[in-house]
Amino acid sequence: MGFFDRIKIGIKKTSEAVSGQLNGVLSGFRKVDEELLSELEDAMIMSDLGVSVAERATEELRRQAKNEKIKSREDLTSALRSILLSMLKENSGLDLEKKPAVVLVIGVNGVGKTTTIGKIAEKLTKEGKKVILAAGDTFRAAAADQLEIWAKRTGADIVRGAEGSDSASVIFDAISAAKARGSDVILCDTAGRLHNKQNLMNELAKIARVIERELPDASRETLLVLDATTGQNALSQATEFNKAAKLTGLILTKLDGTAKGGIVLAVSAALGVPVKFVGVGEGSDDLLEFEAEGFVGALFEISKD
Ligand SMILES: Nc1nc2c(ncn2[C@@H]2O[C@H](COP(=O)(O)OP(=O)(O)O)[C@@H](O)[C@H]2O)c(=O)[nH]1
Ligand SMILES: [Mg+2]
Repeated sequence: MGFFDRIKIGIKKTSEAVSGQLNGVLSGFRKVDEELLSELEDAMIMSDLGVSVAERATEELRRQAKNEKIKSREDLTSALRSILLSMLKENSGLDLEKKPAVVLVIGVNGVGKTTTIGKIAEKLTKEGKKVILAAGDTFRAAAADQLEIWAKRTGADIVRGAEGSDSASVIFDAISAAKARGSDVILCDTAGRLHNKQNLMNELAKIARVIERELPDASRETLLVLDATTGQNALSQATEFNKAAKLTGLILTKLDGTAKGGIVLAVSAALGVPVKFVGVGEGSDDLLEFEAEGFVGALFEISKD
């Protein structure tokens, strides 16, 4: 199954919510006027697309309506579709070219970092890549144990430190191991919570310095994982982490269990950072490489019926 068919199932609840909202507004469509635009804007906000996306989309619809480009309900839906699509950055996949490539995975506790690393390890090892997992979440011993299970399952190597040891030093050790073994990719897990937020942000900065110093020429990704079920809360987390780290990509998890998947658009548009993967389940195969056009298409899929 391709991306479109899988995401259609994965975001079914979201798609029903979005189309429910939109159909409510559009069912009596006669023309585009201020009343309709304002109801549409509210419907988009209720769909977790976020205030900023809703405002920008409404403004663009108003402009297009003035130029008499929108005459029917179908015109309106298709205009909205392309406007939303234009707000998403193209996903060109992970940059793993210069080896050993480092993929740093960050985000608060419980969003799905470790699971997502396991799923990425599964994909990469299947492609024949030599992968090392760095158990950088040293805050809880269970975190490294959880990663160890993924290492066994995928055949990836793992480097771990003692509980409470320095996360940056574990990642340093993983980099040394990768250099020695000629690995292709280092997937770095990190803690989602330290004693306070400043500690966490300092730790991330320290990790970034170690990677920069040890592998100045290697490809590097910094991926922020967000739990889509938390809706607008994911947006505020994204804003915080975006200040502390130079993000290259976003991963939205747990889209399978929520009607709040509109947050994918809200976050990506707000940060101007591409969504690289979305999680649609707990299985090793339930991580999809994000495709903007398929996602927006799936969002509108139900409203066609
Ligand atoms: N339904 C669903 N559950 C997920 C997904 N991604 C992760 N999870 C679950 O979320 C929980 C927390 O994941 P974990 O990787 O430990 O989060 P971490 O604290 O950020 O490392 C686990 O029970 C995962 O199985 C997803 O895409 N869909
Ligand atoms: Mg974890």
